[in-house]
Amino acid sequence: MSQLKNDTLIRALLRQPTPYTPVWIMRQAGRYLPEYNKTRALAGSFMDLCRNPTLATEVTLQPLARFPLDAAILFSDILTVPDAMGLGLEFVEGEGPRFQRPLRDEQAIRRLVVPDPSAELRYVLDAVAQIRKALAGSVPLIGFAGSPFTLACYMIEGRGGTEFLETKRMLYERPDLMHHLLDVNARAVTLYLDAQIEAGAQAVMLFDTWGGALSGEAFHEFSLRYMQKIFSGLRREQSGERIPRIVFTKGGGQWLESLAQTGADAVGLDWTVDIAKARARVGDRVALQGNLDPAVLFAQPETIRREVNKVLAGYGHGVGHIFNLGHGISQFTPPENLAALVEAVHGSSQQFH
Ligand code: 1CP
Repeated sequence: MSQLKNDTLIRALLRQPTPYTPVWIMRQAGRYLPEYNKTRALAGSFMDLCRNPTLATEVTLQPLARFPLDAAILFSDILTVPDAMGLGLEFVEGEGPRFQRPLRDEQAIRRLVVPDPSAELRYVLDAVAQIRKALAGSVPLIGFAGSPFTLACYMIEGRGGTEFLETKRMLYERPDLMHHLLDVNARAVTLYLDAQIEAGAQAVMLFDTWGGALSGEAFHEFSLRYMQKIFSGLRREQSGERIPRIVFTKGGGQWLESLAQTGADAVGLDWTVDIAKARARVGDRVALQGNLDPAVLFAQPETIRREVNKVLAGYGHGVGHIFNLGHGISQFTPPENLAALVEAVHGSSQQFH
C-alpha cells in the first residue's frame, strides 16, 4: 500500500477513484516565482542550480509551499541527457539552451555513447533522493525525461527556436542515421528514467514537445515508436508500488489512439484538444492530463474559475483526470492567479467524483 498522505495523483493516473481531481502544473517551479529567481541567482546559472541537489530540492518545493498542489516534479531539464553524452549544455541568458557541440556529422552521431546515469547524471539521482526525503510522503514526486525525438531536435539543431530543418533533413535523407540516434536516445532515457525510479520517482513523464511538428507517418516512425520502446523497457513497479507513466506529445491531438497504446497510463493533452472528445476516444484505456490554455492565467480569477470549470465539466464524472495546463506556465504569470486555479480545481471538482 502507498505510504503517501496524498496519493490522488497516483490514483488518478491509474484510473482509480479520488475525492477530487488532482492538479499539478508543468514548469510549476520556475521563473514566474520570485523565490525561484532568487535561488537561481544564488546558484549562478540554471545548470548550476540543476547540478546542486540541495538547491534543486529547494526550488522543487517552492511551488508546494505556496499552493496545495497534488504532486512535485523534479527540478531538472530534459537536456541533461545530451549534456551527459558530451554535447556541452549551456544556457545563454535570455536565449535559452545551447549545445557547444551539436551533432553536425555522421561520425559525431556514431560516436555517441549511452551515459551511465549513476555516473554522469548522479546529480539528478541525488536530487531525486533528497526531494523524496524532504517531501516526507506528503505528495508524490514525478520524474521525467525528453522523448528521443525531442532530444534529437536539440542535439542536431544545437538550440531551440528553429524550424527543425536540419533534423528533418536528416530524418528524410538519412533515416538510417536518425534511427541510430533515436535508438541511442531511447536506451539512454530508459536507463535514466529507471534510475530516477530507483532513486525515488513515483511517476514518470515523457515530454515529446516537438513530436507534433512531424507528419503523421514520421511521428509514428520516429517519435512514437521510440517512446513505446522506452515504456516497454522500463520497470513497472518499485518497492511493490506501480509507477505510472505519462506521455505528452505537444500537438499530438490527432494521434491520441496511438499515444494510448504506447504503454503509458496517462496521455497529456495540450489546449487545442477538446478534452470531452479526447475522453470519448481513449478514456477507457488511459487517464488524461490537462489541458487549460496557460494564457488563461493572465485573466481575472473569475475567468480562471470559469475556464477551469469548463475543463472539469468537459472531462465529466468519474476517474482518470489529472488537471494541468496544456503546456508549461508562462514566466510572466502572476503567482496569485495560480492560487486561484488550484483552489478552483479542488473546490469545483468534488462534484465529479
Ligand atoms: O532561465 C531559467 O531559469 C531556465 C528556465 C527553465 C526551467 C525552469 C528551463 C530552461 N528548464 C526549466 C525546468 C524544466 N524543464 C522542468 C522542471 C520541472 C517543472 O517545474 O516542470 C521541466 C519538466 C523541463 C522540461 C523541458 N525543458 C522541456 C519539455 C517541456 C516543455 O516545456 O515543452 C523542454 C522542451 C525543455 C528545454 C528547455 N529548457 C529550458 C528552456 C527555456 C527550454 C525550452 C527551449 C525552447 O524553447 O526550445
